[in-house]
Amino acid sequence: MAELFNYACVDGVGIVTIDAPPVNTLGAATRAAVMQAMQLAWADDAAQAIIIACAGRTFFAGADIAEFATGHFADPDFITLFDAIENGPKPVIAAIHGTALGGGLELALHCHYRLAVPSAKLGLPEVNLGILPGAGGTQRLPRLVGVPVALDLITSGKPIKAAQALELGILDRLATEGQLQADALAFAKELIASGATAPRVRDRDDKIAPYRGKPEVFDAFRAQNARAFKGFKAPEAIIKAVQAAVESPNFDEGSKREQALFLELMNSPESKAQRHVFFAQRMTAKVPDVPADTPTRDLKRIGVIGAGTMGGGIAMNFLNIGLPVTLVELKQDALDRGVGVIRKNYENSAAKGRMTEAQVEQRMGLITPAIGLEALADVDLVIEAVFESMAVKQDVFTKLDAICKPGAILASNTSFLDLNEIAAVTKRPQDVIGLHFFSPANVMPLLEIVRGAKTDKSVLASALNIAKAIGKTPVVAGVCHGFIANRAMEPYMAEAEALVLEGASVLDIDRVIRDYGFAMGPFQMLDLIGLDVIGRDSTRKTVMSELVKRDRLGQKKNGGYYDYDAERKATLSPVALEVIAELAAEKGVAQRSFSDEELLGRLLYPVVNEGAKILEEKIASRPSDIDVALIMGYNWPVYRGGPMFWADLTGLPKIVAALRGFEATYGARYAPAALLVQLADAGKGFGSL
Ligand code: 3H9
Repeated sequence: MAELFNYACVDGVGIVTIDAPPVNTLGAATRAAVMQAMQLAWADDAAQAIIIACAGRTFFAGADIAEFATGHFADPDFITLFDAIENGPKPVIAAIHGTALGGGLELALHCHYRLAVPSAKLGLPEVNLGILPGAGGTQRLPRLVGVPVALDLITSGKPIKAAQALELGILDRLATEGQLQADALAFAKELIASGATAPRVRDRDDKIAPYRGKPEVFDAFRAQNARAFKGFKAPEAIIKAVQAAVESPNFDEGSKREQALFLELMNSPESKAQRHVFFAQRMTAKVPDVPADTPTRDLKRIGVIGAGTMGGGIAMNFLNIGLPVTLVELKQDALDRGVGVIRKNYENSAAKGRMTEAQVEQRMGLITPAIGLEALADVDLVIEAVFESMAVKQDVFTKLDAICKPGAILASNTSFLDLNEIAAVTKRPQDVIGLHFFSPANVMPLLEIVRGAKTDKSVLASALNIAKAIGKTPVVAGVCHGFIANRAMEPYMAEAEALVLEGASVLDIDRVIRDYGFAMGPFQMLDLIGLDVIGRDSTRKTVMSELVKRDRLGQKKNGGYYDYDAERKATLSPVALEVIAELAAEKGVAQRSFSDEELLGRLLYPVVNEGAKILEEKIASRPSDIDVALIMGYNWPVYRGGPMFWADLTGLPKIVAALRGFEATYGARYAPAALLVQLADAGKGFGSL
C-alpha cells in the first residue's frame, strides 16, 4: 500500500499525498491509504496542521463506481474514514487540482479548509449514476451554500469552476495555478500562526436555518423540475436528503436519512443501469484489434461536402474546436444558404450568452466556402453529406479519389448504404470510412464510425481520436444496412406501424413508450422529424406513406398522426384514424385490443432481437456498444441502460418466450436470434459476453 500515499512533514505541516492513478478514485485500497497516511500525520508531533492532496492529473474523482456492485464498502468505509478526518485533532486542508468529484468533494467537505487552483472543478455528479452523494454530501453542501444552490448542484450533477466554488463558500481560497503545494503550505502556516481551530462544516447552521419549516421551497423545486426528473429515482431522493439536512433534529439523524436513501438507490435497477452506461461509454473507443498505440493521422484541415442541415451541423463540430473547414456545395445559392444557417446557429448561441460575438466571427472565419470538389485537394479529412443514394455517393468518391491528396481520409455520412461498395470505386479503400452523425449533427452526442472491410487501422484510430476531439462518443460498427443504431431501431418503427393496423391505438403506443422513459413515442417522433423523411420514398403502402400522399407531413405541415393547434398541442388526427382503418381493411388485418405489457414487448423485444443479430454478425464489438448507440443516438432512456442491459434485467428466457409467441402468431420475422436463445438456455445474459 505504501506506493498509494506519501507522507512528509514540512515546516510543521504534515503533507499527505495520495497517488492512485489514473484518477485517484476512493476504492477500498485508496481509502485505507488515506487512513494510514492520516494516522501518521496525526501521530507526528512535528505536524500542527495537515494538507491532503493528490498526485497525478486530479484530486479524488469519487468512489470507485465498480465497488457499488459488491453491495457494501470494505473497511475503512467512507463514513468511518471521513468522520475520522473531520473529528481529528489537527486542522486539515484539502488542496484541490483537476476535478474533486463525488466522494472526492465529500472528502474535502470533511476537511476543515479547502483551497483549489483556478482550473479545478468541483461537483457532486452522483445523480448521473442514479445515486446521491452518500458520504455526507447532501448534509454538508447545503450548510455551506444554502438549500437552493445545493439542490441545484446535486440534482444537476454539474461541476462548477473553482472561482464559483469560492464565491459560493465551498472553497476558502484560490491557489495560484501551478503552485498548489506552495500555496497550501503557506495557508497552513498562516492557520498555525493564527492559532486557527478545526471548524467542522457539520456544525454550521446559518445557511440552512432560513429554510427550516419551509417545505414549500422543496415542493417548488420538485415542481419546477418535474419534467427533467421524470423516470429518475435519484433526484427525488436527493431532495428528501437535503430536506432531512434542514429538518432533522440533529446532524446525525440527517446523515442516517442520507445513508438509507443512498442504499435504496444503490440497489435500484436505475442506478445499476446508469453505472453500466458510465463504463459502457468509456469502452466504446476500445476496439479489440486496434491497440491504443496504433499510429494516427494528423487531421488539421477538414472538408465537408453538402451545406444542408446535415453538412452544416457536421461542419460546426470542427469549427467549434478551431479547425478550418472547406464547405463544398454544387451551387452558390445552396452554399450561401448553408453558411447563413451556420451563422444563425452561432448567433443564436451568442444571444443566449453561450458564446461571444468575437467567437462567432472567429468560427465563421474558419469556413472556406467553395463550389466544386476541387477545393478539397489539400484537406486531411473529407466527410460527404450528400443525398443518400449509392450512385450519387459513388460519383462523389470517384471524384474525391482523383482530387484528394494521398493519405487523406475519405468519409461518408451514409446512414444505411454499403460502405464497401462506396469504397470500391476508389483506388484507396483503406482510407475510406463511415462517419455517421445523428441529426442535429452539432448537438447529438453519438458518432457511429463505420469500419469497411478494407479500412486501415490507422484510419479507424484517427476517426476515434477526432470523435473525442469534437466531444462525440464513438461507436464502431461493421458494414450492414443501417449499421447499429438505425438497424436496431428499424423493427421498433415497423412494430409501431403493424400494431396500429392490428387495432392498437396511436395514443396507447406513444404513452407506453413514454412511460418506459423515452421523451416521446414513435408517432410523436415521426410527426416531429417529418413523415416525408422516411415515408416519401416508401416502396410499400403504409400508414405513413398514405399520410404523406395526403400532404400530411407532421408538425411541419398539416399534422401527421396528430393534429396540432397554434400552441402545438397535439390531438389524435381523425384523418390518421381513417387512413389506419382503410389500410387495415384493405390488408385484411384482424382488429383487437392490447395490454400495455403486450405493446411494450411487441415494440421493444424485436429491438433486443435485432441487437442479438448485430452481435452475431459482429457488426458491434460488444452488447454495451449497442446500448450506448441507442442511448446517445435515439435517446433510449439512460436509466434503462439501453436495450441489451434492459434485456438482461428483464430476463432473456422471458424475451425468447415472447418472441416465439409472436413468431407463432405473426411469422418468421420474430424468430429469436440464435445467440439470444443460446444465452437464455445457458441462463446467461448479454453482460456475460
Ligand atoms: C461517488 O463518489 C459516491 C460517493 O457519494 C460515495 C458514496 C458512499 N470509478 O473518464 P476517463 C475510470 S460516485 C471507477 O476516461 P477523463 C474510467 O472508467 C462517483 N472508475 O478520464 C477510465 O477507465 P479506463 C462520483 C473510474 O480524464 C479511467 O478511470 N464520481 C471512475 O476523461 C479514466 O477515466 C464520478 O462520477 C470512478 N469514479 O475524466 C466521476 N472515474 O481507462 C467519474 C474514472 O479503464 N469520473 N474511472 O477506461 C469522471 O467524471 C471522469 O473520469 C474524470 C476524468 C472527469 C474524473
